[in-house]
Amino acid sequence: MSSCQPKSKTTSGALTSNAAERVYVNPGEHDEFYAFISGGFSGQLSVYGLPSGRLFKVIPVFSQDAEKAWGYNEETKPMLNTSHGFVPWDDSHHPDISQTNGELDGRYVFINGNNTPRIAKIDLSVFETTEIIEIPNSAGNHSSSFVTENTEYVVAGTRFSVPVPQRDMPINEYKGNFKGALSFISVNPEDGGMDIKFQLLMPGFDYDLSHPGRGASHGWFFFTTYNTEEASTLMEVNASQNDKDFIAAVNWKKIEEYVNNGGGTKMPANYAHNVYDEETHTATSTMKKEVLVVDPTEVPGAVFFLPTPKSPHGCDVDPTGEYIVGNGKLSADLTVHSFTKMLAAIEGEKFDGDAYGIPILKFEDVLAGTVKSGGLGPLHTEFDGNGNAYTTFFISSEVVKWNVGTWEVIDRQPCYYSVGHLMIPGGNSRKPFGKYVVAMNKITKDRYLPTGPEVTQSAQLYDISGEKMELLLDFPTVGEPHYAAGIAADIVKERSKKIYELSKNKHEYATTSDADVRVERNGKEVHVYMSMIRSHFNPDNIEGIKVGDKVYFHVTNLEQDYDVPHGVSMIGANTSELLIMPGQTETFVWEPKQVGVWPFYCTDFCSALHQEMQGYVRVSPADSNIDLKW
Ligand code: RUQ
Repeated sequence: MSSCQPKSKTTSGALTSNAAERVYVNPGEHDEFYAFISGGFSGQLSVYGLPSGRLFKVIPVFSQDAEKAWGYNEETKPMLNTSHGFVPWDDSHHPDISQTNGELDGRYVFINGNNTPRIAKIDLSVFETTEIIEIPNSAGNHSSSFVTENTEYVVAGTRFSVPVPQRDMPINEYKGNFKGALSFISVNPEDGGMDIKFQLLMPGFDYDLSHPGRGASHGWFFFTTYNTEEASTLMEVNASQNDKDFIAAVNWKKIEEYVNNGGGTKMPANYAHNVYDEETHTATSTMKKEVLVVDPTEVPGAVFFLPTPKSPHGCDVDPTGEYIVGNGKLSADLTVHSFTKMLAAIEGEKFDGDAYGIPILKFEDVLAGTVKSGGLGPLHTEFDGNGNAYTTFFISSEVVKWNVGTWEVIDRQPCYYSVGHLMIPGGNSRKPFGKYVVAMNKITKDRYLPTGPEVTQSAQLYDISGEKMELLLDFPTVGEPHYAAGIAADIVKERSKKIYELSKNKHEYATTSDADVRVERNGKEVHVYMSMIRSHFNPDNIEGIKVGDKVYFHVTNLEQDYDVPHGVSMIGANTSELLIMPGQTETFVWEPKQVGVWPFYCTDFCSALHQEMQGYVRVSPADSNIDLKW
């Protein structure tokens, strides 16, 4: 390597040899992995390439995004509808990729909205959000949205327990009265459609994170809990009295069977189910009226508590499905439970009492081992598929590599700074691609050029193919990255769609030929059926619009070449800027307030004659009797 090659320098002064070369992707070449990184309070999901750390796309999920017109155009607004009305924001945390036989299949990414509980599905053939379901009886939808081995379910667990059903009651009567809903959302194997199959109404703890069983433990789901004291205020004196909280082990197969045989109770509930249809390019929002709830004591042998020290946060299951790792935030050691031992203890009915009728297993009976980490503030663990695990430590700001089975620490590397989640592509499946780990940091301070009081969020990429982890790259992220899901690029690349076929466009207001072009008035409502193709709008000049009209522009992009979008908006239109892909139709609304002749133009550079792609709308006084003309 020549001496002028840049090297990556860690703050501790250590150099990783040829780091630049190892993350560099030649111009025109593709990355090896996709990484889908959550945007936290931006409500989005960003798509990066690894190892380069290059950003390709920001997918709006629980947000409005002018770049994509998402949540602005009439077609996508219904996606952000909830039982609380239009909520164009959320806190997106944990993406997870769909699986078949425990391996990533690259069809969908699921992600949770924490604040107004929702689960979204992103279709990886189009890289767009195509479904959002609201979760009733839930609040702070945090132990979500992880999928079972064959994507039978995407699971959403409540962080806050709340009165179920919601009602007016004193907060200090929390204990015994609040409930924690764990929702099992079925995913239709044919079309991916989501539906809440059942909600398990658990005792009023806080359900923090969850992971599915896999392999041997397929059919089970595990949830970390804290505040098992059921304190109504979490000032430390109250909330962390118990030396141990629990990991809840849920045999969902058993509950599914119970429900399939008519078990459970239908209870009234209000929640939105929003679906984006690719053929009509239009979303519809439906309000659901009931949900099926199950009390865990109705199904004996389906739910157990595994004592786990000190407010466990991350709940991670290894690729074989045998080990369940609980990271106690207030503990230095990691607790690893054994699934085999758990089954044996259940078989032998060796219980240590119960909580609200749910048997508590004995800590020693289920313990597989303890990792003496030497770190502080453990949060999350991922696996490389080669018998190693990697755990983040928020307080001591590091990733620690340890052996699954001997529980020995193998290596530790500092993070800059205060790492939260980490991700190995496929790390939450039976078959991880154990080449890189991405650490997502909470604080960046001096790592980048300063940008005022608010500095960028950041991720770090480590090579984990050797015995020691090697820091290769820092890269900025969009929003606060909570978690990420990564997958080999080839699996997704071949699914990625190139074009919407114009002949299959079933949009109600599509204008697929010149014969359809027209402007129609219905009282004060005007509908413009417009098409666009390099390099003109049809119609381009419109007269007869009046102040006080509500003008709907339904615009169809007639192009059928890959990667030729057009855009359009009107002066003063505060509802939208459209980005219309070839073959697609989108709508924005314009309510002109002033008379005049107002130009519009294509907002997405499309050809050498892009600047010629324009038109005018003449707006007359409200009482004028000028006829529509185009
Ligand atoms: S959480 S670190 Cu949702 Cu652990 Cu972010």
